Amino acid sequence: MYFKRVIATAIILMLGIWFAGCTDSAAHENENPDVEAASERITVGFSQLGAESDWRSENTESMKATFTEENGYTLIFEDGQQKQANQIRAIRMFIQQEVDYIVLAPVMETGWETVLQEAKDAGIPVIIVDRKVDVSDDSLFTCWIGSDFELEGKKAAEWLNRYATAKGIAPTDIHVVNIQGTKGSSPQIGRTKGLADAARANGWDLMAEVPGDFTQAKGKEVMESLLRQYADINVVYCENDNEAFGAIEAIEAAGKKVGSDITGGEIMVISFDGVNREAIRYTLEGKITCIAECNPLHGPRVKAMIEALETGGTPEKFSYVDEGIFSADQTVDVLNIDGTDYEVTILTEESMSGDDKNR
Ligand code: GZL
Repeated sequence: MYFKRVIATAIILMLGIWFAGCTDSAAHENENPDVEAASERITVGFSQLGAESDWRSENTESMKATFTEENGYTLIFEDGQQKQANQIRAIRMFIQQEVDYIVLAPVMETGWETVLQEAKDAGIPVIIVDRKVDVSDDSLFTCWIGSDFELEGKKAAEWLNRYATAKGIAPTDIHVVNIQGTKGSSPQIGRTKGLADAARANGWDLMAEVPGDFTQAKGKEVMESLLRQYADINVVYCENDNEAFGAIEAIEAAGKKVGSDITGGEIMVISFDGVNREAIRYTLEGKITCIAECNPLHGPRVKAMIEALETGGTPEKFSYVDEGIFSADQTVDVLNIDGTDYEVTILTEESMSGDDKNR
């Protein structure tokens, strides 16, 4: 009897092993090809800071057009709505999802140490794009790609200096207000410094610096307030085009004229970005006198960094993009800053014939 039980048990055991094998191979035969393909793609978690400006929209579009499934990527996109807490939450979600790379466009420079340490502990490389993070340990991020914002500010300020000199406008007759970007962001810090240093060196009257948060609505609101406070403003330095659009609305609503004829009573508007047709149109019409370019097309640059990392390469820790300066006014054709010449691109109607982005 015992012998029979042993035989029966052995048969049941062999049947069980055979059945498990069948289901396993069936499972493999039925594996969804999409699941398989997805597992071969590189997953990128992108925490974008918001959608506050035309520049940001172009930057988002560049990233989405680059990290496609056709290009071998799965992109998880999170819009932080200009709140750091939302971006931190997104990064923690990416960590839980065990993405291959985290890309962060930080709304401001400070407050990232803890969450970047969590990403480092999880072994997920972090690429910073556009604005910088201020951390004591640079190993908390793999690399950064963006603009030299202080150089952008220096270019805009030097353009004004050369213009005023050429027109015989005394430095003390320059009465400038600064509508700043998001307080504590790299572009606000750099562009504000560029103007403040030039105002001090040239003897300009820098009357006010007020955050405009890079939005058109805030730019208009701040300009309305400044016009109520100061009667002699003749230069408005806007730290992005959307603020400039809002400031121009306010200036014209107050019955004043924007333009480069400062001595004739016009108010000169200087701006940053130049990413689309609207900004170029304003410049051709002389409503914006000068734009220091800020290039948003970082998608391909971030992809090149990831491809280098994938093949064991080491991208530069900090990569700066080359940028120009545009005007429709022909008074200034070249700038010299810290020993380097920067040619001013003089815009014409042909400038509008290109694609939306002026580059
Ligand atoms: C600059 C970018 C700035 C743009 C603004 O690289 O961070 O933020 O100048 C945008 O238009 O809102």
